[in-house]
Amino acid sequence: MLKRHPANPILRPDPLKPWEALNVFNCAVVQHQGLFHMHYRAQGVDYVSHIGYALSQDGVHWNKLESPVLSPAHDYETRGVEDPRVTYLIEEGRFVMAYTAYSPLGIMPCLAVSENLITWQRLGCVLPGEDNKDHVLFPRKIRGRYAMFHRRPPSIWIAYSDDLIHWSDHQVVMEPRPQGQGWDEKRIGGGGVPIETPEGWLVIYHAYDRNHVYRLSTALLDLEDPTRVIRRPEGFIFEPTETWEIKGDVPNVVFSCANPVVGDEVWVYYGGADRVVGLATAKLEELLTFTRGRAPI
Ligand code: BMA
Repeated sequence: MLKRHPANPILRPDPLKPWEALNVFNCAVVQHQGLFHMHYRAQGVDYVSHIGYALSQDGVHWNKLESPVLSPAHDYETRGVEDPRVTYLIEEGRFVMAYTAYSPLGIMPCLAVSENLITWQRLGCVLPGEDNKDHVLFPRKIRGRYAMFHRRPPSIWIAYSDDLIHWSDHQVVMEPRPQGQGWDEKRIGGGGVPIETPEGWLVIYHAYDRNHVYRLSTALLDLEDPTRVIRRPEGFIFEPTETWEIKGDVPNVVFSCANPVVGDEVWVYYGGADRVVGLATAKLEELLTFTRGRAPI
């Protein structure tokens, strides 16, 4: 369903930079004022994650900044800042980055805000007292409140907030399906920013199975109550097949944190085997047709 770009992998580690010498992978991508802006997870040989920034005119060829835009700076981040997902809040003219902080204190979902995509102001970790990740902010308020996916293992959850700091009204959105084909039987988590369509929120999510193979698929959620799953096809749309998706730091992983809509296409940026960044695309209409399907939810 998704077509790999011929230039893949489109971002690779740089052995000359200690902070991104080993792996560059899960990334956010937003289109803004005619340019593509990427925030990517980078690991040096110490395995500590930083968030790097790259800029592109075409979304395929990237210019990296020399230094990370976000690096561990607090006790809850000592082992890294990971898996950025950036949402543009159009009404506010600012960007919100959801990232995971990793330390001996746990795995914590954090938020930071920016007006220029380079300097980020931390809002802190927003779900204290629990290991949680895979969070991403919706691009607009729902019923007057900010909405955010997060992941209480093994499922995708949603929570709401008035100020981006205090989150409440937690509800399950989708759970793994042990009785299905097995591809999403273990854990599932959100991908990039949900795409608003007249039929509902189109979401691309990841899952892994008993063999720890990560795959991607889609679902359609109600616009005003995203816990109402309108469609969730049984099958997946993307799985590791290329050498650099099968062999890397963690084998058999395609993991996406970005699915911007570019013209009439959805561009899915994904980490390949936790080592490089790949790009695969599909027409939005094709993804909707697949998602509508006839499969039961
Ligand atoms: C998840 C996250 C991702 C990673 C994936 C596969 O738990 O840590 O960053 O890509 O595992 O290793």
